[in-house]
Amino acid sequence: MIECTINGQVVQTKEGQTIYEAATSAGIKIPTLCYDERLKPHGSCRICVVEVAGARSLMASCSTPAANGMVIQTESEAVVTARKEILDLILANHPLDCLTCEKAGRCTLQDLCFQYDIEESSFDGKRKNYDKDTSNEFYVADQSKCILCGKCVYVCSQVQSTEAICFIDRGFETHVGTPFEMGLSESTCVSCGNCISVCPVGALLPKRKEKYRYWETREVKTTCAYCGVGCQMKLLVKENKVVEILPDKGAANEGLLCVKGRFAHDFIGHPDRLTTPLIRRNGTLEPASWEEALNLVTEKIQTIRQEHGADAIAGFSSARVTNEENYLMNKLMRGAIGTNNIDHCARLCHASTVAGLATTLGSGAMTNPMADVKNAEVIFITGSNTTEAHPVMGAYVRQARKAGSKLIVADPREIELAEEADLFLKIRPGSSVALSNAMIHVILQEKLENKTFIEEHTEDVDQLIAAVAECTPEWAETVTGVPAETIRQAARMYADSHASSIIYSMGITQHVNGTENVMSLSNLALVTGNLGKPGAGVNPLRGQNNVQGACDMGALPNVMPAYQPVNSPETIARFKEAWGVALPQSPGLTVTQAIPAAAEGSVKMLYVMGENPMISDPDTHHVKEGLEKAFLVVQDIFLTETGQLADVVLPAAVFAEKEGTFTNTERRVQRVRQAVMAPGEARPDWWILMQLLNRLGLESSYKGPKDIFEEIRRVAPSYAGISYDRIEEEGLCWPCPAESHGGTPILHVGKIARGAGLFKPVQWQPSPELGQEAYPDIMTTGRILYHFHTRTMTAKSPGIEAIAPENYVEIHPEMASAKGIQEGDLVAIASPRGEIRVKARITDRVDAQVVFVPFHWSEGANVLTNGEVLDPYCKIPGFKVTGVNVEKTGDLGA
Ligand SMILES: Nc1nc2c(c(=O)[nH]1)N[C@H]1C(S)=C(S)[C@@H](COP(=O)(O)OP(=O)(O)OC[C@H]3O[C@@H](n4cnc5c(=O)[nH]c(N)nc54)[C@H](O)[C@@H]3O)O[C@H]1N2
Ligand SMILES: Nc1nc2c(c(=O)[nH]1)N[C@H]1C(S)=C(S)[C@@H](COP(=O)(O)OP(=O)(O)OC[C@H]3O[C@@H](n4cnc5c(=O)[nH]c(N)nc54)[C@H](O)[C@@H]3O)O[C@H]1N2
Ligand code: SF4
Ligand code: SF4
Ligand code: SF4
Ligand SMILES: [Mo]
Repeated sequence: MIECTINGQVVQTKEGQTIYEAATSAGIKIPTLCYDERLKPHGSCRICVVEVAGARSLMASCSTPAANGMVIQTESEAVVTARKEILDLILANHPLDCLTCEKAGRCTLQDLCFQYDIEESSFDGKRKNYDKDTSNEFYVADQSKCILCGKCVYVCSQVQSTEAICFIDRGFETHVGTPFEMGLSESTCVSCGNCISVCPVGALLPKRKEKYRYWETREVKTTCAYCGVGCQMKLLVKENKVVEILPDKGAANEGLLCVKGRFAHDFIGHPDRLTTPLIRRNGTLEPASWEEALNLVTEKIQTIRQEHGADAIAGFSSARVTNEENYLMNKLMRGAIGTNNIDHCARLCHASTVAGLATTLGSGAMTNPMADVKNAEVIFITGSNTTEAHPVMGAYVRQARKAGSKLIVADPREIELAEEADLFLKIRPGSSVALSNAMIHVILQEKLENKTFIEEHTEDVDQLIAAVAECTPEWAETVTGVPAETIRQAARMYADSHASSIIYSMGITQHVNGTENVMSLSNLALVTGNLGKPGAGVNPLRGQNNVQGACDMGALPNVMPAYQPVNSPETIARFKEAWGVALPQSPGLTVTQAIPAAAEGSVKMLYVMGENPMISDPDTHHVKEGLEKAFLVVQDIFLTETGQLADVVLPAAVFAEKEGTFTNTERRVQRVRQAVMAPGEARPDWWILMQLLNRLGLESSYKGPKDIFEEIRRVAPSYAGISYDRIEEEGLCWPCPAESHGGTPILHVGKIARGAGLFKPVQWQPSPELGQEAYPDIMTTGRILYHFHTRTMTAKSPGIEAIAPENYVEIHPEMASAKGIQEGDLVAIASPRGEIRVKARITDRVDAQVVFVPFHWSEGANVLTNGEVLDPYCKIPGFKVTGVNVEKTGDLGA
């Protein structure tokens, strides 16, 4: 620690901190225009100058380290004079249109001119005159207002790491633009808006749908409701409307957002929102009162239970809703109805992770925090399109790479990160086990394994050695399509580092051998000792905003909250005490079993909260059969494709309309806060579930989500130490067993959670979808940056729809020419389950035998996927490999 004096106040600060940081930590405000703590110091605006006793000139506080004994003045006469001069100069070229400028009220230049009494410039400066760039769907760049602070350029290049914008020209003509002045819409800009969030003036502004002044808005801090990154954000609310969303700094997102979190918020108060319960009468859904709807659902539950048993009812919980709401769904299904038939979309997502890692490591969660990837010497990304699906994580990977980390990417498609990778392995879909085994083969052969770690922290290494003995890189080349030498290089690179991080997602899990894929990656990490330390780990990127929390809360058919097995006597005793009821003890049906069971008639009622299986589940036609046959209750914010088939529709409140918590992919429990009132009669999911609990005799009188959270703490040991008070500012990572515990950002430190890491010998098996004569092509499915899942939310934003308006298929030029298909042609894609017709996009991103179809659109990819053949361990479908036949066609078909 060092000590200096600022404005007469003695300030202690850490050695190496700047004067600006020392002052800020002591609550002394120094103005800045170009400073951002995430950027390398560039000191271009000099508005932060201070006077240091004994120094010959004023010093930029943002780049001058504080020194012991320094005596500093932040508002001395000399400082004020200098600041006035700087403002005077800036204003010389800046338009004085504060009356109409949309930035007014949040403009640092305006605030500083007010503070230092600058009304207009004393110089007769030339005004800048540039055409506005309005080509981006979400924001406008007006260089006439730019003060060249550089923040946007550096945030885009150093933090977001996209490098879409740069400085152009020199001298007075210097301005911010896109390379070759191609304009934002033609540039590599991904519309994350992270540049506009840091612009101190009105040069970068969001496009507005209505007028608002910043002083008319209030800020509500909350957590993004799209992906599992869990970005912290501020909702700007005018009256009862979210008019803009700004990034907030949190451990998960370091002040970044992606296009969805920042701009795709039109769904919140959208006119299509459900505003009243609906009941099907004579074939049509008609408005009903809550009383009628809830009574009908209760009656149905009671009669079906009486006639067919509780297991004839199945509930789908939701990775979109809060922990508190998932917990109540669990209480409703198990405690009040009496069945373990509760599951959710994790079944289609990371069920393989939960099963695989729980077996090998004793915990099915991401081992290291996202930002920790910056400590990795080597990053191995396999089956994760990180920059599109977890954009902020993607930014961290790029930051790491720029700082010197090596990057290996394995993916059948040339995803964005493939272009930047040190090694890109264009792997055939479904061949990941062969790749892992061959890498382990090389590691053992070349003695690159971590012997001490294997000895101290693992078991069954002999089985692993035997399992990979024959898996030479040459053999793996025939299976994966990746050259043997590249596999060797990848193995050496991964093993020969002090910390290597594995990042994976759906390209690993969504296979009929998904669990074995996961186990093979666990083997790779264990054999090299890459667990329980910074920069390492096995890191499944969880998808939905609260999929981690939904799993934690027991929205799974075999475990209660905190993964307590349904059939263990301790679990039963614990919940009997908490809820006062006896519990069902045999594991229930998964999502992928419940829908077929409905079609076949053994499940009579489906209660679907916050899921849209008509688009997201495999084999749409079969799904429809099940949904039509069962008594269907759908609780959603919109009348989805699934809701349209319902017997009762219950209107829910969205994240911005309720309190609660989400748990992000790094196990961080973060707050969700109410900013606006729900439309019409829509109610928070927890309220709806509480009404049903009460009607079914499990008396509940929660005043709000906080009460529910307190109950969760009592029954879920890993959440016991977390409280709303403790996560007011910053979330905590579970396990957090006590109030005195600081949370666990990195798992398995010092000891693998299971006790010893288990090597599971796994062997590659070809997907049964391959080699069908009538369906010789391979379809793989996945997501794109701009849309989220079944588009119920993203499609409400016109900017998103303008960029990604319709379904398509990516086809390699070779396949295209062999089949006579040209860009934009309609193609028919068929599988034994059905046929779809979509437009062709010709690209060599995919392999010649593989086509890619995003699954976001209805009558799309899932018409074709197989819902019958599932992973034997966890029942996940093989969304990533479907045997199809691709053909050019002339018309849209049926
Ligand atoms: N924009 C956007 N972001 C999202 C979502 C969204 O809908 N839209 N959804 C969220 C959810 S729930 C999830 S689960 C995540 C998913 O995030 P990701 O898993 O990253 O997304 P996907 O596009 O499903 O698939 C990832 C990659 O796996 C590759 N792949 C396919 N088969 C194989 C294989 O056999 N081996 C390997 N190594 N790779 C393979 C695909 O080519 C693809 O690039 O995204 C989350 N984030
Ligand atoms: N072919 C193919 N299929 C796939 C995948 C793939 O890669 N390929 N990926 C799979 C994966 S990983 C996943 S996670 C699933 C996702 O599948 P789903 O979970 O079915 O998809 P979403 O569109 O996210 O559905 C969530 C629903 O919740 C609603 N909702 C949002 N907020 C709230 C709320 O607060 N309360 C309530 N009650 N409802 C709310 C939304 O309007 C939406 O209808 O899709 C799976 N399907
Ligand atoms: S919106 Fe994002 S990608 Fe585009 S210029 Fe700004 S920071 Fe860069
Ligand atoms: S556009 Fe804004 S952030 Fe970028 S250099 Fe100009 S004033 Fe700074
Ligand atoms: S979608 Fe994911 S990355 Fe984008 S803002 Fe939301 S949480 Fe962050
Ligand atoms: Mo997912």
